[in-house]
Amino acid sequence: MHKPVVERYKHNPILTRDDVSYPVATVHNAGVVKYEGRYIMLFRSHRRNGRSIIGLAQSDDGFSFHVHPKPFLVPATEGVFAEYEEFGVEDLRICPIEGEYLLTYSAYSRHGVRVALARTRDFKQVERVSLITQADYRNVVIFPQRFNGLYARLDRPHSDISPWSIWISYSPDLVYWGDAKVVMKPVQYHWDEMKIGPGATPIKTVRGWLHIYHGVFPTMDGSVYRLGAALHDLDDPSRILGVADEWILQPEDPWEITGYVHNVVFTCGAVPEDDGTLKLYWGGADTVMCVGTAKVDELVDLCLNCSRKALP
Ligand code: M1P
Repeated sequence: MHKPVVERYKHNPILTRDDVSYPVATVHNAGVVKYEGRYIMLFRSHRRNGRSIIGLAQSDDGFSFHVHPKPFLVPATEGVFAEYEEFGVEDLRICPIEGEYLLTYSAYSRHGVRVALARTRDFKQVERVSLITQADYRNVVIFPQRFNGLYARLDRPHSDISPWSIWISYSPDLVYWGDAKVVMKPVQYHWDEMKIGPGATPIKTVRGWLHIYHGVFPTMDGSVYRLGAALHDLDDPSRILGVADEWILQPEDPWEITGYVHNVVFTCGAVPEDDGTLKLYWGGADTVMCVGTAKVDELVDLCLNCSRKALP
């Protein structure tokens, strides 16, 4: 059999609602980062009212996680964030940059979905910084390096007249973002033809920034969420050097095929290791957390040598 690009951990799923001491219906779509030699996972959980919060789990080896007894981030109860987080906080990404960790997450409210940005230095104290999009955006990942002094992010606005695509924009201060431009679009009658969205915080490699994203294909039995890989130029991340033509992961295990939302693998985090591999984390069927490993060089090769157009 053809060797998979992403090798699933044999004890998946690595985290479920049974590992959480407060009442939740799901554990999924987690940002993960290494902090002081340990892995920190900030995962999304549906409460039993259908609205989401963010929990924290820690691990020594990146596979076996222990959940903190209290949620890490719940909807704000005061200030401007309270109005926009009323319906929940979801799908958090972690960007390590300049000694701090930027947290971007979807903020749901009666006004729609926006993306909020917060920061932490120790995963104990969290400071909310700004709501960095208007309504109808999701999936913001920030590059862990500035470019010409500016922060850079990928995001995914909703659109009725074009398939939902990945955009880039820049900011001097994490509050005001601009110079936006589309960098990658779905390909017609391809595994990601319906919509795509930024996934894990991009990983720096010698050949470019490796970005693992999600793509969606519509079927008569609902949408299928898969993961793909793209490589951005090291100095100008708005330039895509290649996008792997084939998906790198699709729902196959029973807990990816059946759950809160069927047929979903969805990533918010990947951790590069010193041995040239990465650990890729994904939510299975919006219900559980899974992990797998992949060789960074192999993913980069797929982007450069078996590629499709970024902007078809
Ligand atoms: O249910 C699958 C996913 O649907 C949404 O993803 P997207 O941003 O691509 O539309 C999100 O609600 C995500 O959390 C969820 O996993």
